[in-house]
Amino acid sequence: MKSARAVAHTNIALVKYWGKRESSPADLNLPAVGSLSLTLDRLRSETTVAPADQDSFHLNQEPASGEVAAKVLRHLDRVWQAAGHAGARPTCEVRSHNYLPTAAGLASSASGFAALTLAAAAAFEYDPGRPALSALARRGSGSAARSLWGGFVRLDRGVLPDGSDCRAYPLQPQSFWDVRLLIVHTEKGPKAIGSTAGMQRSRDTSPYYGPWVDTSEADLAAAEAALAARDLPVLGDILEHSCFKMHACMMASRPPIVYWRGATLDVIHAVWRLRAEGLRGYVTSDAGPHVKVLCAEDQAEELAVRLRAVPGVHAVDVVGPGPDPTVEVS
Ligand code: 2P0
Repeated sequence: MKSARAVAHTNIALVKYWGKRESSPADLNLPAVGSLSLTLDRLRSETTVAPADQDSFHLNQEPASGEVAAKVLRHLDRVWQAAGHAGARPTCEVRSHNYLPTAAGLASSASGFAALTLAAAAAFEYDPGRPALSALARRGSGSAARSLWGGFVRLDRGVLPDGSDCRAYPLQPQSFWDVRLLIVHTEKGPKAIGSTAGMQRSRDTSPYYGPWVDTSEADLAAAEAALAARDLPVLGDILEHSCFKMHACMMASRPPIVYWRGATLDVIHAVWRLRAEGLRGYVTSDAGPHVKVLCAEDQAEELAVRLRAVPGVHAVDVVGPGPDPTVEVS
């Protein structure tokens, strides 16, 4: 094997993924719905996979153990198996560094598993092309499948039981549309529940889960058309609808899944008030209390200043569309 280093950027879903379909084996990690995302500039994971005497995983220069390290090593096994090499996987040293906002609250699993998949595949001299690597990254984390490209990306739900058609593909490159995403960090409380367990609870108990799944394809088609037309108000309307529908589905689970805090709602209302004043921002939010706001480049700074003044807001990062991942082999 070789040594390889990959850099992949994180992404935020504009049309959301929430829920998994049954699969065998379960670790195929097949989403129940497709999703559409924007890959972000600057916010990234850099991961090196190199031969070593024993397996190890360092995250941000600290040795990691337990389930965190086990998930990474299981993913190396998947990549090795996919590569079809004879014999046991060589032992590896994995080092990963996340460049994500210091206030945290932004999941590293998307950029992390994308970078790990690319670095491991290159280290194992396996090059099936990015679409197949996207399907492999999905098995580490659903959102990671989308971080195999920069710009705007779609992950299809797929229909095949082996998940081979459940992979992402680029819709528009980084240079297509100079939008901004504001990441508005609000007060954090204890995390309601992890995404994987939360999705399962919603599927098993939320009366809104069926309608959520049934209506997502229409949102994807409409969002893709609005994106192609660079129509911010129409795309904004769809991304808010997808976000609120997902959170309604979560909240109607038993027990309820509520990721939002008071400040989350205060920011959402502030964005809507500012929109009435002509600052066109559109909100989305994931499995946490922070709010992300999509807006035009020429209104981003003013919106950021106004949102920093909302009580409960700790920081606002302004981020643009991000690039494709890169891989270096040595
Ligand atoms: C998304 N989220 O589309 C949605 C919106 C959270 C809310 O993808 O179980 O870490 O590893 O496949 O990808 C977060 O879930 O979940 C996520 P798994 P993942 O971005």
